[in-house]
Amino acid sequence: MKEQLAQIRAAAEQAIVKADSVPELDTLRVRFFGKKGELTSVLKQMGGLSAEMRPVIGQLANETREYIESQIEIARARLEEIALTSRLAAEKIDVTIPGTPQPLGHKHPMSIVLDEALSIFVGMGYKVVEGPEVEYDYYNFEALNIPRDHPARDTQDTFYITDNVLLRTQTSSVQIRHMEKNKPPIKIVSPGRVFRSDEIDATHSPLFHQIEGLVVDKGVTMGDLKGTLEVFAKRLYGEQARARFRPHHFQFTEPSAEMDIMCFNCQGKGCRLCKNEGWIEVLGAGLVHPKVLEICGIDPDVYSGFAFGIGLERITMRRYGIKDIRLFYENDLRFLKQFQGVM
Ligand code: 2NL
Repeated sequence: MKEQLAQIRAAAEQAIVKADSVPELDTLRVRFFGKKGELTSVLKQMGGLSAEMRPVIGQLANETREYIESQIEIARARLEEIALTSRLAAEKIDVTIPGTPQPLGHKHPMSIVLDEALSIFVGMGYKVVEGPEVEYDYYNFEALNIPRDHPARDTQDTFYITDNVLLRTQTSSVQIRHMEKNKPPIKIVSPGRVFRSDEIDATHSPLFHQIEGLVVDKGVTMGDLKGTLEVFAKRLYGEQARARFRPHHFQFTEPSAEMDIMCFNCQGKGCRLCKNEGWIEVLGAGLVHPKVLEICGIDPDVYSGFAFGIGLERITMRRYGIKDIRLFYENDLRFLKQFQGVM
């Protein structure tokens, strides 16, 4: 039996050295220590030994068992170490490799001018108010003193959805809604998309953007309107900018005016840019028509107000010398990238 134990020990030593994975070691454990294992079967034969030999062989068998077990544990530690080292090598990350550059976007030219215009008005104490693009005929026309048979309502000019639902043609509708719900003093600007069924050309688009403004309080005059819009023009175009007001007509204001700025290209002398006029139109404005105030529940004998409408495309084109409105909507990077870094 001594001989048998020595053979088992030698066989185990060899098999353990050959094993190259942890599951293989588990198989060896079964081979030697399992129910039908090689060492187990030796132990089973111990019943036939003499009383003197039994403790000797028992001791030897125990030593063999402990030896094989310790060899398996050493091999396990070695194999786990090897597995870990190769995993670490395979999963190595070089944190010093430069990253993939992510192209950074920038503001659209109209957003640059919009943000600037809004911050000028916010600086004067205006609140920014927005509203729906799909609007009732009432808020877009009726409440603005534009009756049913007025030419502005022509289906040629306006996108109708039903008889009394349409795409707003101006953001005045937002200001009407605001006057319905708020008492003067009112001081708001309403930026947003507006829609008119125009043919597309260099200066027209069926979708464009407006910034409208409205001030309603006691004693508001044409002088307040002129002062406000002159300051706006100087802040937007620079201190040298000159503004003038010409009489005009809108259904919703009385009196009404258009504001021009002196052509920055020719200083008012007349050139190609201003079509020889020396002045360039930038916005429409006027004192809110008493009928409009009344419709919104504001007493025109107590309160007065001024309102204005600015075309965002138009002032952006003036600002950067852009000659075709279609460039704003085509998303051609050769155009857009020219405004990278412009603020
Ligand atoms: C333009 C210029 C304008 C207004 C818009 C307005 C708004 C209310 C009451 C009265 Cl709630 N007026 N907005 C006033 C004058 C001009 O826009 O060229 N529009 C066709």
